[in-house]
Amino acid sequence: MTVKPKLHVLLCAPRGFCAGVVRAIDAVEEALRIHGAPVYVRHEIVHNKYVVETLKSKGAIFVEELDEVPDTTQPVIFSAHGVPKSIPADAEARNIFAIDATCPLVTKVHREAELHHRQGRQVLLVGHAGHPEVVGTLGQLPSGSIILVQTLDDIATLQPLDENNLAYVTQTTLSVDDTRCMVEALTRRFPQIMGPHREDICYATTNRQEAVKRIAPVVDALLVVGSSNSSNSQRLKEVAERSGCKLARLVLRADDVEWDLFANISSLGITAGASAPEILVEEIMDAFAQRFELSVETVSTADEGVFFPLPRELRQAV
Ligand code: 0O3
Ligand code: SF4
Repeated sequence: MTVKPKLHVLLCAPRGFCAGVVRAIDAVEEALRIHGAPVYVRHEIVHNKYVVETLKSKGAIFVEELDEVPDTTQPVIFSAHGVPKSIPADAEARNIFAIDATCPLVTKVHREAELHHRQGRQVLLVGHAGHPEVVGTLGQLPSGSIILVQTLDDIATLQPLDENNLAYVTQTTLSVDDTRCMVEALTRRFPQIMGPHREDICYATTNRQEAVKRIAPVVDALLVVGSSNSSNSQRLKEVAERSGCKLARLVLRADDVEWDLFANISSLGITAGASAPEILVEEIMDAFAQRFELSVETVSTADEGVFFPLPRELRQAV
């Protein structure tokens, strides 16, 4: 019998599903339960292929745009990342029964942007071009009203209409450290700029990054369980690398682990993005247990008791 090498696993806590993701997935499941299949979902409800495939098998149909939805009385659900204002308007014009699963913490950013605009401020959005949350936040105001800033260079070269009448909002899933630098640069250049108390990065993003910072310096390698199109999961991998971890990888599930890279490690950190289900963490732990003799320790850096009720349309139906 071959003796397995020992591997000490440090499990980050909190990790995995946040309250906004639980609410969005529950919304699809509840809509299926109440209205039967099919239920249409605009964009991946959260950025995780396993979640999407599981919901497909229960009768959800995923589309990227509303015009892919046929005329139907079945519900159409908007993903957790939020949508531009034009989408619910288009849905209403087509008499579509829309259910908005936008995370309440993303909606909060939408309302902040709207309020600043109404009070006459030009709004800057700190975020990544093309990400659906950024598309949704930009689409809260008339076209061209919000300026997207992605880099320190963007801030240095910005030509606002009135530098004494500016406000900023941010994407919810950014790097806490990068965003702090961006906000510092904004306030240095525009001392009058208004913004949230710190930034709009949510509790889940902050807590998952904190947990990785604690573990990454003391492990040989760190795995982030999550999809490559998941912004918050990508940020966790970056945080691990910047905290001194030489081998950090983002993997969707056990099949994606590059086993050669992990052959000679004796300690491993594991975390999961806000859209990654715990069952995939367990699958990866089981795959490591087949190759190593594991000792597992959970390192907890925060308690999360956050819960968001289902979207209004589903609460009424219940
Ligand atoms: O925004 P991100 O790509 O991280 O989205 P995920 O992976 O679906 O995670 C949920 C976060 C979210 C809906 C936006 O805050
Ligand atoms: Fe909401 Fe934060 Fe989760 Fe995004 S990561 S869905 S903002 S709780």
